[in-house]
Amino acid sequence: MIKPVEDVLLVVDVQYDFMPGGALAVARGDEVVPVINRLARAFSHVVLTQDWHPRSHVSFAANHAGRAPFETMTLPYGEQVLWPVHCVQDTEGAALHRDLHVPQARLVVRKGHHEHVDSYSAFLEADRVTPTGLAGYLRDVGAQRIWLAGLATDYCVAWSALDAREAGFEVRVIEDACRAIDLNGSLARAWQDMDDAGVKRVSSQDITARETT
Ligand code: VGL
Ligand code: ZN
Repeated sequence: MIKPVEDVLLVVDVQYDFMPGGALAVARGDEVVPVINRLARAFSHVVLTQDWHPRSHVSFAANHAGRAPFETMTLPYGEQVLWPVHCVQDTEGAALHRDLHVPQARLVVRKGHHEHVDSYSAFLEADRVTPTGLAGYLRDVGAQRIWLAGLATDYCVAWSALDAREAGFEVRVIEDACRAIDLNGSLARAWQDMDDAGVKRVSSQDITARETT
């Protein structure tokens, strides 16, 4: 049973650049939209995230001479995948999908806004020390269980799920409400890491069936 205070749905990066045809397209990424719209009705508390980079962002291959998208590079905080230019602040590609209907969503967390640090996670930036403030917000409002949906399973969803566990929340990833990038085995690795951390894998039907009976 989804409770109004304890349970929070975190909808990750449902933005045009992650949709088919977008700058960093996730295969079948658009399919999550109706699934999320349906399952979100069970939640009174929803938080959205938005990948939100300056054009000069360190994660863009285009900002490193001679580097190509999907290569990796060592940065001061560790290994960074170099991505195509995506989700540039205030561009169409960074906008949330117009068919996402979650009117009760209260907070939009924008992440990846620091020029020199990426942030897959909605909780902690890639330097692993700079908080976004989301953990404090969720604690403040009495959240205990965080349910995740959105894009991409193996990057922003997985990193957010792991950090939510680290912050002491129960965590469930709604598998059919997510789609993956799957770069060099990243999806299998992400599920392994999430399993090891005690993140539970559920289906949207578990939620919607429970709510309608
Ligand atoms: C994401 C790669 C780069 C994501 C964001 O939303 O999963 N992936 N920026
Ligand atoms: Zn990004």
